[in-house]
Amino acid sequence: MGMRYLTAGESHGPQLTTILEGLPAGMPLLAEDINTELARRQQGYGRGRRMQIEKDTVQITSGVRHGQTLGSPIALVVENNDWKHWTKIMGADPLIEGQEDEVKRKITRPRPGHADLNGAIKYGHRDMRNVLERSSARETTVRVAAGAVAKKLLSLVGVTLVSHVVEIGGIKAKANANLTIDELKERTELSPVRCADPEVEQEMMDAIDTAKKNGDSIGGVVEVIATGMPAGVGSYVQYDRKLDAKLAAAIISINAFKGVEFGIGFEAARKPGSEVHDEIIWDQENGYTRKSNRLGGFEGGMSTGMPIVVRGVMKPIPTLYKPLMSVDIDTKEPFSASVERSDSCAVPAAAVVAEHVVAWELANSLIDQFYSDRFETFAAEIKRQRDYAREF
Ligand code: EPS
Repeated sequence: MGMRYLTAGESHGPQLTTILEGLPAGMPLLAEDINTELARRQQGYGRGRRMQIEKDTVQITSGVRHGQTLGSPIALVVENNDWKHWTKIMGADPLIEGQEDEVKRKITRPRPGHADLNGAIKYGHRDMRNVLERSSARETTVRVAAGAVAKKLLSLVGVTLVSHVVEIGGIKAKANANLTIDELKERTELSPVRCADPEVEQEMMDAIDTAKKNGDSIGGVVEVIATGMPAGVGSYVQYDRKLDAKLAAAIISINAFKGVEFGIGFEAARKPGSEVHDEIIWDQENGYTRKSNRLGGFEGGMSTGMPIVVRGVMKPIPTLYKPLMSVDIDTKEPFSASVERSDSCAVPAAAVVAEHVVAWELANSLIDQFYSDRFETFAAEIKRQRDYAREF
């Protein structure tokens, strides 16, 4: 049946919650495994003041005992420190008559590009705070928490992930095909913009500064690489079993993501087949591999065993300190869109989010294909698949 998870929580509500189901029992898991990833998501040049208020840490409230998963649902909670400033505005209790005025921060001027207007129309909210609180990218905190559990599972079966920023505001990092995964990881973790190319790092930060100064925002492109996936995970037999399609949906589901590509991606449209497909080779040690990896680790909706390379495009954040024009839904008059505290660029953080949503899909695909209620036998089954594929 695979794994599933749900998230709950508003940006300025008391907490964010996620419940994960379908993980085998007996997998080692520590709060620290999750906290390390939450801290990575909070970093990145271009963030606003909110990140100074929060210090995201997880409480594991179900499904783990003495450092091991139990096979039961895993519940993870991250408290919002900012909640203490919002208890009246965001509280669950009904308003006391006469105190309605205390409901400050009502929003009636939707931001172009945000969920505000469509969400308000859909759910009938005259106060668009009811939309933005949930559509806020604050929710990615618990998506990272869920992904961190998946990443732990993957690390225990030999799958490694790295994410990095390849473009911000039109400034592109040079390709770093000659870096090993470990070198890429090391450089990225040291970079304030999570970019492995030190030559463009400063330019990216300058672009963020300029956007901020101008009351504007900028987007970019992030890349996730996953090595060690066995070949033949996913399937070609049905549209909804294609693993690359699941990854694409996961990437697009991240707030503000508008595009996705694998390997050479859109370049494939401009090249002949001989320069797109990857020639197949075999040797005793590695089994079947490819001479190149232009298809980014997928053929026919299945993993090839080559590194999975997936990129996502993040549009600039729609909250602009120099807002675009909009309409006040109370008066129908033209007005500047509402201004909320926000980040001028969240692309570095989004790289970490992308890494974790990819981790979830990859872990889920392995669970789907090699499921056992016990982690030990699940891991042994994956090893057996690798040995089988090598000799096939
Ligand atoms: C966000 C707006 C900002 C960001 C937030 C995403 O929050 P606030 O309105 O509290 O300043 O900081 O990101 C996070 C809180 C986070 O944890 O990433 C938005 O509107 O999407």
